[in-house]
Parts: sequence; C-alpha cells; structure tokens
Amino acid sequence: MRIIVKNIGLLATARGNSARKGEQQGEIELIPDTYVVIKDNLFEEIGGAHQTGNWSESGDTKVIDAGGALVTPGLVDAHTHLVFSGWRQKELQLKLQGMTYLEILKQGGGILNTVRATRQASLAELVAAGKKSLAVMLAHGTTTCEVKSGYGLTLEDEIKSLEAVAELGKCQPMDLVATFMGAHAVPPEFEKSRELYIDLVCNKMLPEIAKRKLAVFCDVFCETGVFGLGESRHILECGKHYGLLPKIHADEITPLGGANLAGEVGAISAEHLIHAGDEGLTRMAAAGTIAVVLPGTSFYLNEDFARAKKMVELGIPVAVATDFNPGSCPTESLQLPMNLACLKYRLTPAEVLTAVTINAAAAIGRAQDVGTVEQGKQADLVIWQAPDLNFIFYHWGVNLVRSVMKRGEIVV
Ligand code: IZC
Ligand code: ZN
Repeated sequence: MRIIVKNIGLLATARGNSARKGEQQGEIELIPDTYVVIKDNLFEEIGGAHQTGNWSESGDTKVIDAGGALVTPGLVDAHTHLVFSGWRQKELQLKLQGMTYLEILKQGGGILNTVRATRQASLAELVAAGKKSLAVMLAHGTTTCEVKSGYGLTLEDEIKSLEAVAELGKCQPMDLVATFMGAHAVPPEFEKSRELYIDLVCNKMLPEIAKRKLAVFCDVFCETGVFGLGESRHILECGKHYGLLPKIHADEITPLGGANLAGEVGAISAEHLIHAGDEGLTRMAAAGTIAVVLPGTSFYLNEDFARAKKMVELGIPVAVATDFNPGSCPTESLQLPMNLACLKYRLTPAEVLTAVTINAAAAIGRAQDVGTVEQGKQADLVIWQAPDLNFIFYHWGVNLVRSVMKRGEIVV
C-alpha cells in the first residue's frame, strides 16, 4: 500500500540524522507546492518544489489531500513527566499567595504530593491516565515523546511507573522513550538519611531497571534543596555504569552548576538551564550536550527565560520541550512552548522547528528514524491549519493542528 499526501502548500523540515547546531539550527528546507509518498510506514519519496504530481486513488494507492496547508515532521517532545497520579491544582492558591515552587516542595507538597498519589495508583490506573495525556499530546501534533519516572521513589513504584511507560508504548500510536528519574526528590521516609536513599537509587533501582531494560536514560533533579552537585554526579556515573545515558535537570531555579556537570559527565542533554552561566554553557558546547529548554516552565513559574539564543551562538544544539508535569508545567501541548521559544527566546521559526523535531529526537536518541521528513524516515507528520511556517508561531493559544500522521496512518 502506498499513501500519497498531495497538495502540500509548504513542506518545512530540517534535514539529517543528528542534532543541528549553530547556523545549522536555522537551516531548514522549505518546499512549496509538493507531495510526499509513503510506503511501509516510511517516507519513500519527497516531491520537489512546485511538483504537485498527478495522483489518483487506486487499489493500492491512497491519496490524502493536505489542502494547500503547511506540513512539518511530527513534533518530538524530549522532556515530559507524564506518568503520574495526582494533579496539583490545590497548589495554585499557594502560588498566588507568593509561595515558591521550592518552598512548596520543602513543606512536603509539590512533587511529594504527586508521589503520594502515584504510590497509591495501580499500574492500570497509571496507564489509563497516561493514555489520556498522550491522546491530548497527539491531538496537538506530538508523535514521539520522552517520559520520565520519578513519582514512585521506591523500587516497586519506580518499576511500576516505567512498566506503565512500556505498556503505553504498546497501546496507542506515539513512540515513547523512557527515562529513569528515581533522583527526582528525596522521599519523606529518607528525609533524615538521604545517603541511604541515594544508595537505594544506585544499588537497587538502577541495576534492576537496567536488567529489565525499562529505561534508556537516567535523569537527576540537580537543584538547591533537592540533589546537590556531588550527589548528582554520583547518581549519573552509577547510571552510566549500568548503561543508562545521563540527562540532568540543570540550573532550573538556582545557578548550582548543573550545566558544568552535564559537560563533565558527557550528558546527552541538560534540561532547563535558566540560570546556566557562561562557563557551564561552554562546557556543554565542548561535550556536545544538547540543551533541552522549557519555556512553558519559565512562563508558569514566572521565572526568567533560558538564554537559548546565546546557546545557538555557542554551537549548542537546542531542543524545546513541554516539561509536561502536574506542578511546574501542566500542559501536554508543545504549541505554546513553541510560541514562547520564538517570542521570548527570540529564536526564529526555523530554529524552533529544528528544536521541536530533529534536535528533540537527537536528545532522546531517535534522530536516526524520526524528526525530519526525508526518504527512509518514519512517516510521522503534522498537517497544520496554517498556510506557512510563520503562522504557527504567530497565531497562538489555540490548537492549530488539522491532522496528524503516525507511521503512515492518519491518527488525528
Ligand atoms: O512534579 O514538579 N521540575 N520536576 C522538576 C518537576 C518540575 C515536576 C514536578
Ligand atoms: Zn522536568
């Protein structure tokens, strides 16, 4: 069976199988009036400019009319905490009274509220909740995403969370990549003996999760009052020992030095980086670490915005993600983060498109098979309710997706 997507008004896509940095971040292909051919779930042929082709349905050819709209690769969300139970709308009042994110966490709220509910939830309940969130993501154009554990914080509950990710990967269309984040917070039962919790993460959770192949990456919330630099280094090195590649929540709320650590341990990506200093960014550039910046979180926490433009100038590949989680960024949609990346970071639409497709794919180890519309790649794409690329960065606050294709099948 061949599928033709015809009448594409503008095809906008980055190119290649690896992260794009520096000037390459903004170098994308813009092909007007074209078509794509899909066979066996993969892109088989990409038309040239003003090559509309003369396609008609037949027994083994299905034709989809893009209606002259903008088409891009399916979006890739490189940073989510989507397996959880326990939304935190009650904390909105505390926020409005002036309590900060870290103050709420210190009082046993925040992440720990979600941990309590997640521990009580069954695997089936986590899967059901995750499925709802993934359907919303897909409806907003995301076709591949990363998912972190980190609301279980016991061996059993971290495994339950990662098993939920595995289940979810099988029962809905999106591709999921799992990250183990046992080092998301120190749970209350270890408050007075945090080194024992770190021991549990390193000597029980990591080996078991690696043995069961439940995660590809290991992430740490390196932050004042959460995990310090030395603790984070230790956990990430242990993760490496068990074959889990390091990721790090770095310099989100305080300038602790997480970006430096990312460079030092050779992290595949460092996330947030709102307060990352020049030295940290230089180290990241030298190590080839991808910056996963999360403008929705800056917006929601009323924080500064990361220096993404500077990162591009320094030759750091930049990805933009949602940070979807029930505390600091409760949204499944990448569209507002894309608007913010353009309007607040001052990245160009082309740079942001690269950030939410090929660079995001590279940040989760999937740049070989998703993230661009090119021959041989998985046929994931978004048909937008938009005539050109500028439009989706300019018209905001509503869902601009008209249709979504995953592995050659229309799913939205
Ligand atoms: O539930 O608050 N920043 N972890 C680090 C989060 C936000 C998720 C949460
Ligand atoms: Zn996060």
